[in-house]
Amino acid sequence: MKLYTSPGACSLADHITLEWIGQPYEFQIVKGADRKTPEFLKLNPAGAVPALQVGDWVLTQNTAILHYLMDRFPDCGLCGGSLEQRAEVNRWLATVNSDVHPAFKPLFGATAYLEDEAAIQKSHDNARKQLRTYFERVDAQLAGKDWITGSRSIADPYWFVVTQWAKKVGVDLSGLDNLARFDAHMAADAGVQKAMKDEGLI
Ligand SMILES: N[C@@H](CCC(=O)N[C@@H](CS)C(=O)NCC(=O)O)C(=O)O
Repeated sequence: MKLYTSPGACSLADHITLEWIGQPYEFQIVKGADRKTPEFLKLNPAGAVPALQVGDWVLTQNTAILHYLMDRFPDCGLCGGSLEQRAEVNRWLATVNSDVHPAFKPLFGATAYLEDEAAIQKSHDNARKQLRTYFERVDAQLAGKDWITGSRSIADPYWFVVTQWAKKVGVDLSGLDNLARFDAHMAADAGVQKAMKDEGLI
């Protein structure tokens, strides 16, 4: 298995998950314009990370990759036991992939085409406000828990990654003490540290 990842991008979630699984894998860093080369576009026509190569087969889309890893290694301890626990993992994974991740887009330049500094700033302020509501929700979910769904799952690394983004782009996370606790224990985790080191982040 080979993971294509960009430093600190959403693909860091897959990188951490691979570390937690503990099976052999390789990774390749692809940054910025490298994601648009003909070679990489053959792997992922969307020109985006993550991509996971397994022999001749390449899987894209973060949640598909995370589910593939979870299903391929059922003893990895990231699956959740019951049908309901698995559904909870899906709920929090869907929220982070479908709602939270796209909500960062204005802050990552998606509204630059407006070419109007005031309008662009407004889109940034609005994104920060919207993002705060998502982080408030996960903070409430984390009350009394170390992991988002109560036990370690594929949802945790993805939420960790977007929390790093939130800190970087100035989303107000003040008072979200459960989230701060989650962020601190994830940051101290050996698998998280290994993946972050490999991506040159620490
Ligand atoms: N829907 C895709 C989104 C992937 C995505 O947005 N990846 C970003 C990094 S976090 C990327 O590579 N962006 C480069 C680009 O789209 O040009 C998924 O869930 O895998």
